[in-house]
Formats: sequence, C-alpha cells, structure tokens
Amino acid sequence: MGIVSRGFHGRRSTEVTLPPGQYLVHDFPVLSAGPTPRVPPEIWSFTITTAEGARHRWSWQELLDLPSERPTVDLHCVTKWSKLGTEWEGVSLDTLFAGIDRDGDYAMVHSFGGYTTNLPLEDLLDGQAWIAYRYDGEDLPAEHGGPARLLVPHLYLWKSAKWVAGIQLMSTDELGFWETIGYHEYGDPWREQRYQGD
Ligand SMILES: Nc1nc2c(c(=O)[nH]1)N[C@H]1C(S)=C(S)[C@@H](COP(=O)(O)O)O[C@H]1N2
Ligand SMILES: [Mo]
Repeated sequence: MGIVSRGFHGRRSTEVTLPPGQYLVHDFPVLSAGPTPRVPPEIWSFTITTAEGARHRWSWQELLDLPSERPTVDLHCVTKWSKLGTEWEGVSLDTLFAGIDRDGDYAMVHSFGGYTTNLPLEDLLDGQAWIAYRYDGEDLPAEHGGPARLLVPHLYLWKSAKWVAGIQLMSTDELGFWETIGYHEYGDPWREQRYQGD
C-alpha cells in the first residue's frame, strides 16, 4: 500500500494509506466511455425497478425534495488514481429504497447514454451510496455525471455511474459494461479487484 503524506500540521505530517497500486491526484480527471449526454433536469428522472417489475420513479424536483446528505469520501479509479476528501451532496439510496420491495440481491445500474454497471444490492444500502447532484459546493458538472450520478465510493469508481437513470434489481447477477469486457464483477479497491480473477 502506498503511504502518502497528506499535509503538515505543525511539525507532524499526517499520513494516509491508499489502496494497493493507487497514486494520489489533486485534480479531478474525467473518464467517460463515450460522449457526455446532456440531460436537462426537465427530462431527467430516476427509476428503481424491482425484480418483479414494479417501477418507482422520481422526477428531478421529487429527488431534490427528498432529504439530502453531504458525504465526504475518497475516490479510487481502476486506472490507479485516487482523490481524497471529495465533498458531495445527494440522496442516500437508503432513502430511495425505503418502502421498496428488495426482491433481488443484485442491481444493474443504468445511465442515460447506455452505460451500465452491476453490483450487489447490499452495497447500495446502509449509508454506502448516494444519487449525488452537487460536487464541491456546485451543481454537478455534466462531464462528471450531472445532473446526477451514482456515488458508491467503497468500490472502484467505474461503479459510480454518471448520468444515472435507474437501478434494476435482479435475482441473479448480470454483468455491466466494463464487467462484460473483463473488469472485476465486484471491484473492491482494497483487495485490488481490477480485473476478472483478481
Ligand atoms: N455513464 C457513465 N458512467 C461512468 C463512466 C462512463 O463512461 N459512463 N465511467 C466510469 C469510470 S471508468 C470512472 S473512473 C468514473 C469517472 O468519473 P469522473 O469522470 O467523474 O472522474 O465514472 C464512471 N462512471
Ligand atoms: Mo475508471
């Protein structure tokens, strides 16, 4: 694991530990597999579909009307950059899943533009994931997934789908965009699960 000096406080340095193979960046790289979709808030909506097919949909205004949280989290990209202490605002998936039948153990996340990524439902719950619409005190820029993206920072950042449109629950696991072409189905940066078989 890389030990990185985060800064100096008086004469003592504060050291932080990065996941294996990662290095620290201070800018915010943009990584998109295709063109940036422009999704006006009037058109944006977010839908949770249960394994049985029940649909729960929020408009942009309905999302904003839900209680929001302001997580400060570290980001770890599979291309090996990590960015620490990023500040977001968004709605917890716990809030969105309240009262919804959790009839599948797996989730496929869908984005405007066609991107998909899969993860276990339990990784979206218990304060681990948000639909984020503000970053660093500003509306989330389109290149970083605005108007809203999934933020699931304990997994490699490809799981944090930008321009998120919905989550489909499934009773069996299926693979998303990167997972289909060889990335790890789970993607824990601390276990360095970059590629299938890691
Ligand atoms: N819809 C969508 N979401 C996406 C991607 C993408 O190509 N399309 N790329 C993923 C990858 S590989 C990473 S590392 C992060 C990058 O987020 P950033 O561009 O805000 O740094 O978004 C993830 N979410
Ligand atoms: Mo990535």
